[in-house]
Amino acid sequence: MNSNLLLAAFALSLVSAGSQANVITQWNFNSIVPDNATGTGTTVPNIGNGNASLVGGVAASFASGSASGGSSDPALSDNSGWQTTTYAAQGTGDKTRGVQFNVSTLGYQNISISYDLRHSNTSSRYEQVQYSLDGNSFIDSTVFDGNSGDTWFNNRMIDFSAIPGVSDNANFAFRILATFAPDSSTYLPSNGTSSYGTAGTWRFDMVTVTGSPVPVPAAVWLMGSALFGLIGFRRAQS
Ligand SMILES: [Ca+2]
Ligand SMILES: [Ca+2]
Repeated sequence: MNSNLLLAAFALSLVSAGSQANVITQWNFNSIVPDNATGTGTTVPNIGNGNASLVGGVAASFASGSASGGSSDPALSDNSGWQTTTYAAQGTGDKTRGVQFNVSTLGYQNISISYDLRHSNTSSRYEQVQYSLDGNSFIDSTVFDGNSGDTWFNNRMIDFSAIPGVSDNANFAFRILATFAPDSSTYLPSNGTSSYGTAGTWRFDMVTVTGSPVPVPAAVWLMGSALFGLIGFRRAQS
């Protein structure tokens, strides 16, 4: 292998090391010790660290993550979801009620989030996802459409890799909020034959933040030095 090929292989190895997606934090909402009761669960992450909280007076409990087709949670039993209710009255409180997740992305880049969400018949059809770089002010991202009631919408995903401030940020957070139908001032029900109501529920599961490790400059320098040393050695031998 000549030195150019060696350099190319070295560069390729750096690229592949930087593109591996790791789960930074995940919530499956299942009891840490399975108790065969989906009405009990936890908001402590099953992987990594983070904080799950409620926004705007929403109430929460735990309910089955397997009923109604189920979430993507691979748990064979005691699969819970985080059940939320008490959303805003019709025509009020656009993007003020839902859930929030705070996850430090320190040491990671190419951040993505994903989640599963069951819409009840009378829940808000539209989900506004927002993100924050400082943990306080939130910026609108994707709006998802949950156009069916009593239905799980799995693997909702947003790729934040094009937003540099999301990477390597101790204050990263995101929210998923009930929002009016586009270009209107009313909520639509998820089931088109139902009426939107404050008692409608959204049930979350498998809330996941992924990223790839930020390359460590010292390690890169050491690898590069070792490689150039090897090239020099091979040239000296030939
Ligand atoms: Ca349980
Ligand atoms: Ca679950």
